[in-house]
Amino acid sequence: MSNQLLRFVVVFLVLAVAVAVSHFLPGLDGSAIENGFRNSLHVIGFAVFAAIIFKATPASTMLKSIAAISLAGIIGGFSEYMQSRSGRTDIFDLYRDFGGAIAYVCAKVLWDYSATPGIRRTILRTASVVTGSLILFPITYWAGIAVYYISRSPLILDFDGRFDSYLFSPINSQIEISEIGSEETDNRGQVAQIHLTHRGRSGIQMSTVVYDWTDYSVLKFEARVIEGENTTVTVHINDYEHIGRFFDTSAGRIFVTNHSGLFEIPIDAVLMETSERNIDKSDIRQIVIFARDKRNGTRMSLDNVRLE
Ligand SMILES: [Ca+2]
Repeated sequence: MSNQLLRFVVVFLVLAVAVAVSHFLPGLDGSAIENGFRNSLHVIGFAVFAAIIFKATPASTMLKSIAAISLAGIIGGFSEYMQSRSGRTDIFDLYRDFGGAIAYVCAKVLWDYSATPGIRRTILRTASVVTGSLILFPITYWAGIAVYYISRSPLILDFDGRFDSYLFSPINSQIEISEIGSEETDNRGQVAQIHLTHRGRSGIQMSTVVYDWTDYSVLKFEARVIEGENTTVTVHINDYEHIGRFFDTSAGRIFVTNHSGLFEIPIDAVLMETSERNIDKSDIRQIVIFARDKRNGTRMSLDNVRLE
């Protein structure tokens, strides 16, 4: 085996192991924004993978390109196959892997062919930069959203933000974001209207962007029943480890009526009641508000969820 080929094989094996290991790192799946980051890392990771294979392949540009893209596809496909065995696969990851590799190869080839000065060079280099920047576009997008929500902290959600839909989802309910009725128009913007259903645990789940709550003692929000019967509601606070697992507390229980307004949930008291679960106050990822009573047709409004 020639030295060049040996180097290629070693580089390939190291990269294959790196890709496999990166799939077992702690998950970025707490919120839609985290998922966006994770997906963006696929694009970047496979662009880097393609770059290294491209450089290590001992042959023509054509062969380098084919090797970079096809090996990225093989490794990406294989890692998705391994994940599918544990039921966690996402076929779109394969597209992201291919996308990153193809964007890198296109940008590189366009740049390499732009040696001759003149208009041709300008066009090719512009195309190269545009193609290359596609690799960083997704992570820039998600980082921008994260920075936006960090800058609004300690406000968590007021349902007026542009990207709020990434941060909440219905659980056994329907959620509509709308202006509240005309009798309430004191310029409060939009609220979430949660249509509760007859199923148990009907409500809303919200994801946080700022995880460290150690400086805060109260979770505040405005809630009111705007149609149907008053209802008892429980508020759940979960860290990363407990996302999707719910434990009722008396400190997190409130009664929402058509006259209600501001609620204050004592964070430490809720966490104290769940002490055997050891919820980490510096890593809070999820807030869930459930109706305790099964209510069909009750609509509850929710707004200005924040910490204090
Ligand atoms: Ca609002």
